[in-house]
Amino acid sequence: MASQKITLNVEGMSCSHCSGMVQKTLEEIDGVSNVSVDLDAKKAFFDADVSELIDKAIQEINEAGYKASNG
Ligand SMILES: [Cu+2]
Repeated sequence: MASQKITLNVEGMSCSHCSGMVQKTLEEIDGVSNVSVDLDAKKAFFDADVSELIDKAIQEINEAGYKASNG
């Protein structure tokens, strides 16, 4: 099965430390790859092996102290 290209909106990032934290949080999830985070656009991009990982990614980002949403 091909992985899906996902884009999440991420609120609450104010500097490169924040975007780095979001990047690291996503990279630590099994099945997530090709992570990039755009601080200015307030978006995170990644490939997910299964669609359930989208909810997992949102949950993990929120637990890291930021606010993620799909879209
Ligand atoms: Cu910051």
